Amino acid sequence: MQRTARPVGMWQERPAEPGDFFTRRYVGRAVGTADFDADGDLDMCVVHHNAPAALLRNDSQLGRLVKIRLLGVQSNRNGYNTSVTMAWNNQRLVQELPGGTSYAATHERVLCFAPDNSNETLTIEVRWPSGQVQELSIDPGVNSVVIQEGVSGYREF
Ligand SMILES: [Ca+2]
Repeated sequence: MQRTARPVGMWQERPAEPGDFFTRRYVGRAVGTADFDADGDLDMCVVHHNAPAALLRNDSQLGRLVKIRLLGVQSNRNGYNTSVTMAWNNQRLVQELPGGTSYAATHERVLCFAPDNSNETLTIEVRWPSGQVQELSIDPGVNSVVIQEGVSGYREF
């Protein structure tokens, strides 16, 4: 059974559809996540010992996907350990950008959110490691943004 992060306090059961990769045995060495196919969700690359690497494409149907890239100024430049809260229609999602998350690999430095309703303006609160807090809104139809510490608003990428 696979679980999907939903608004705070809620988990949604998903049917197990692991795909062919998960029916074989490998000795894994490193895992990195990134949006390799640029569709807004995180995919995964797994490097194996004595076997070719595998690129696992995420084909989840999650509706609107919003990627947030952080650019620290007073805090670290990569935005590690920054907390982002996304709110809309009385729902909230919270994520923190972790650093050093895999052995011998690194992940794309983005936070991927899947708010339910694609027609809403999203309210964003960013809590930087420096202690600075920024609030902004992301317009409907906008799906990939860079938020820079100390700069109001966002720019799309
Ligand atoms: Ca993807």
